[in-house]
Amino acid sequence: MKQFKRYLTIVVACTSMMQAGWAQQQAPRKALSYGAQYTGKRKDSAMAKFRTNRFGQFIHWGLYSIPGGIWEGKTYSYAAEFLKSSAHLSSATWDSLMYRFNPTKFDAHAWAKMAKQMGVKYMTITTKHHEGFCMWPSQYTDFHVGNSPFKRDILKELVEAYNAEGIDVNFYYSVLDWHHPDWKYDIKTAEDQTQFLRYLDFAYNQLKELATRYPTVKCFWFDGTWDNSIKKNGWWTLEVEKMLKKAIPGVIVNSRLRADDYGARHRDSNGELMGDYESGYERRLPDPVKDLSVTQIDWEACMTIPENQWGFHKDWSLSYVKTPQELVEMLTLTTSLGGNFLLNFGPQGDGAIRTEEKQIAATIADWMKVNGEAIYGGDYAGWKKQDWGYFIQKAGTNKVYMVVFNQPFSNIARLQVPDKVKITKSYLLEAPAQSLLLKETQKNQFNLYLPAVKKAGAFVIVLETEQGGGAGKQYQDAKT
Ligand code: FHN
Repeated sequence: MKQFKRYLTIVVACTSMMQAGWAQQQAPRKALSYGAQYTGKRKDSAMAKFRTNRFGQFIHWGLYSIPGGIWEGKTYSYAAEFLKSSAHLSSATWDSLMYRFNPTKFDAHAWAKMAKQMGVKYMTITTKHHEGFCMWPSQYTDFHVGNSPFKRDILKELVEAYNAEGIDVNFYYSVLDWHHPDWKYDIKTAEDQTQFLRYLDFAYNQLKELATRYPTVKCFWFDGTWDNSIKKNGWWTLEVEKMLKKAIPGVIVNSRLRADDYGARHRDSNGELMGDYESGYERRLPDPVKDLSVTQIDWEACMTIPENQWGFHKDWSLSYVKTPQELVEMLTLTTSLGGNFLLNFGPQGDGAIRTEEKQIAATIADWMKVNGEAIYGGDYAGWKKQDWGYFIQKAGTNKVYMVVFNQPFSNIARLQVPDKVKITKSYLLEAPAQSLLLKETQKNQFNLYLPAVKKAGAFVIVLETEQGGGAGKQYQDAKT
């Protein structure tokens, strides 16, 4: 009897778990007016170009770049672009920095040349960060570069210089605006909403102004949309997206803009991605083994060089500073999972790029010059992740790249090949004439013998493949 009761208990437990799981899977979809407008990846050429670019330069530059994290001799370790709040400064004090903004060392062409050599294919510039200062002469506010001693239209100079180098330009825009009197963090009353609507009109007009003044912009990168005031106005976020896509056909919008009918962000209340790509990976990357779902969407990770400084901070000794090798591995990991990598630079208040950033850019440039072929147009290969590094599939070709970061002591890189795939050639990207020995060890598994001389840094091996391969010999499965 006891046996039967135990069996019954198990059956009841399994049934209720299945019912719960079934119920969850079948949760009725919510009818949404401001949810995802489409599902799946965009298939148009503009999105394909964004995807192929893979490597971008983020630039955070504004009034916060002048003090660089230090105020009246005191150093504040938090993100430099937050110094106004870290040092508890009044808006009047902070906004007066506009009269000190005169970056005489700013040279858009020099910035663009450095970016070109580093190998980026796009650049995302802060048009307006949370402080509300506009890097273009906006007609909707006096708080802009035209009213600073510098006067010049920084966005115009950057767009022209980067486009001239063949680099796409994207615009970062903070909806959160500490300067504007009608900004609200939350909406509690009808008066709050009336006031906030004035801010939403202002921001809508500024975004339309940006799309009209700079029509070559390829993407709008929204930020500062996490407050309840925006979550309660999801309708506006969809209006903005529609306006931008009408103003510039093909323009791309990241997932940080939208809020749906229930205030859900990035993914709507039915779990569908809003915007054209996921931009929630900030200073973190997906796990290349556990987070493979990310390969089903377009996504981008943005990354600081110090632990958490987007704007220029005078003192980089306050936190760990990533090495160029670590940043190259982050770029590679991101590409291997079908994502874009957006590496941040924080120019100084005088317009110069700090020495450390120039050195890092130069080291990355050296690596990209030899190995960039594995990054541009690279995508998820679907091969089993190995300890030595990452597989990258070159979309539309028969090439799979092995980017080796951890050269095994045995000098043998093991690889497991998907069924029906045959490797016809294997060689170093930098020395294509030098074929590498590949030995089949068991069904779909191979040893690849790496160059005897240990390489100084990460290197790339090209595997040329064809369909219809698979294990030549018959292998006996173990009887256990
Ligand atoms: O608060 C901002 C921060 O300053 C920076 O702009 C980053 C970049 O993605 N976004 C916000 C923090 O998540």
